[in-house]
Amino acid sequence: MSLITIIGRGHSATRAMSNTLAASGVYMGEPLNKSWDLIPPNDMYDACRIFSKYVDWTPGKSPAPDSFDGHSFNWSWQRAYDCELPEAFTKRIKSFLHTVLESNAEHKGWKIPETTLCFPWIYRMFPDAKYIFWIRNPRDCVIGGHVTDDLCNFGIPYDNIFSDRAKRAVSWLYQYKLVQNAPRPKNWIEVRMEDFVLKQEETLARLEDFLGFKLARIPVKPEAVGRWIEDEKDSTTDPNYFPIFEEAMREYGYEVPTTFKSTIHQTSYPVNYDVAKIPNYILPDLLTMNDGSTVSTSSQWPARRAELLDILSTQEYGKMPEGKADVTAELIEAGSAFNDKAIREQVKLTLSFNPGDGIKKHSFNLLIYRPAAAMGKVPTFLGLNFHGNHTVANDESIIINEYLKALRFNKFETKENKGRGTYEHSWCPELLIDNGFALVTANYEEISPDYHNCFHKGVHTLFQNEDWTQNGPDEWGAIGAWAWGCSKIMDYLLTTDWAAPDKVSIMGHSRLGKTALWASANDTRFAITISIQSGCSGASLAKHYYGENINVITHYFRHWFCKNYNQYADAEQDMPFDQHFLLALIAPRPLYISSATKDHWADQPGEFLALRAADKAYNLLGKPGLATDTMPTDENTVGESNGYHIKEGPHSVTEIDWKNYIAFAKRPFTP
Ligand code: GTR
Repeated sequence: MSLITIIGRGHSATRAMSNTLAASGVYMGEPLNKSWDLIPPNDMYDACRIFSKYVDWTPGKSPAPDSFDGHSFNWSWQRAYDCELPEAFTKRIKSFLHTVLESNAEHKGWKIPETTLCFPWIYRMFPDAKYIFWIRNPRDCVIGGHVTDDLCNFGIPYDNIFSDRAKRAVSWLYQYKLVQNAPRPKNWIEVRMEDFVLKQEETLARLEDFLGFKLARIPVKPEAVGRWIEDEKDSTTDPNYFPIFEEAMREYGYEVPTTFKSTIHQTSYPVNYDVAKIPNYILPDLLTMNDGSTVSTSSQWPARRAELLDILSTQEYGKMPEGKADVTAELIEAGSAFNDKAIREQVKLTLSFNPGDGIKKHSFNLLIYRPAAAMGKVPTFLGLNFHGNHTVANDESIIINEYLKALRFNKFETKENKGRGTYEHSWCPELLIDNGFALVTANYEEISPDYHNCFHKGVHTLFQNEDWTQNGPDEWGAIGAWAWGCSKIMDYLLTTDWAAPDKVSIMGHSRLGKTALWASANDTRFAITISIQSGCSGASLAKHYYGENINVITHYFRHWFCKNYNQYADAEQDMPFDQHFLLALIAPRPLYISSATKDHWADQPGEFLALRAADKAYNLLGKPGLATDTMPTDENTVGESNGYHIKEGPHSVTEIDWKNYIAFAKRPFTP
């Protein structure tokens, strides 16, 4: 009696082997689909996701000889080798395989390509099984789609990558490395699909020798070999060769090309930059309740506000956690800065929550500059930074975070201090101090890392016990996590003796501008909200179809949102909401949106129009809002109780922007 399985990436034509086994009298379980896969696959998929929790991935730079340079292929499976097999895993595999395991057939087996994703544990469960490792030229593998193309679906972390084929290439590489790295089963044979097709007799003889019984000869299709050749000639298709294949291709005896189509940055996702092609659109009305009734007084607003919040929570960013986490603060360092004009404090915030099986904790670090000469409590700008606290000011005392250094070491290069102060021009801390404001910042990736399947690190871990993938359609994504982190910082600020509780402005750039808006939509303690070039899924209208769109953003940055958001890709005009809902949630509090002339990706007019559309809510609540239809053409602020400017230049934050934010923040704070 023997148990046989086939290991090999999806779209490798493993069906040829499965078909051969079935035709040779091997019981392959039931039911089978037309690829001779044992189905339903769900238990196997879940088992793969459990395995993935034991996969570590270090973001950062892997030496890659092409445009993958800067992406990381540093996976480690050590924890999966060292641990006990989780019962949840074995249970699912047994359930998936129950027809096979219960069968008395002399020879039995199964095939489903996902077996490869948890192969080291399959081997531990079935050490005596016979493993057929099926290989196909990766250039042919990436031409067609497969459910394992996006490793993210199986909980495996990797960098954001633009094109579908590049995703497939990474998935191929992951599975190659996983197999290479794992202990070799004692019964193991490697078979190239091309040999099976072109040298069937010779290959079957090897297999018969390995399996110990006669195999059937199924019809084979020679045209299935080398499909990439025609594809390579087609100028409309993306590349099928990626230099990250080189090592494996040499090892498996495939020819490594010297010339090939290049660039993974080519994207097949369309982006519109033609104003004439923006469709006529109708924005869902802010003041019409879901049941069709009209909101006409401010007392009716809370009910409508709750509906707006619910739509964005369930359809776009995911729901915020319901439990309240405790916040404790530890002063790590304090000193003076900017010629004694400021007090610097570095505070470690620890968030604790008990999801039911014990307290979970997560910590991150705040950098604070506050005016030394202040009499009484001061107004504060709170904003998350992209590159680490030490990049916010050229101040030797700022502690470089080790976790972050490991997470994004490519940003730090070799020198310990590299990066210190490199974003001071974007933060202007001294300008803030001179104007009587405090600056509070934290690195966003200390709150929750920014890559697919990042939820096993960061604040998600406080609430999700076992399951660190986003399963539910409305589970919060990374923007939700960063926004929630801002609220926890606010909790802390309210405990200090220096931050004026009613004068905390939240600001953010780009994805962190989206974050600032979502944070303020949820947490009305933020007095002023400033969004800088936040663009798609931030301040700009999705229906104003220009620049980045939902299809693109949900491909590159799916982990920012809840799963439901994916359904609006290429369906902007059917959406029952738009980003003016987000802005309206901030009403009646002052809101400032700013754009940059060269930042078409963020759709500047779309940002202006969304702010204007939010006026309906502001007006209802007695505020004029933006109160103009004329989009300005320079950096001068327009607007009444809200503000807007467009500065000359690219996607960036500079002193010109800050001067406007400071002036805007001073307005409501000065009696
Ligand atoms: C871009 C993304 C934008 C914006 C930006 C950023 O690549 O497409 O939505 O958020 O990143 O955060 O820098």
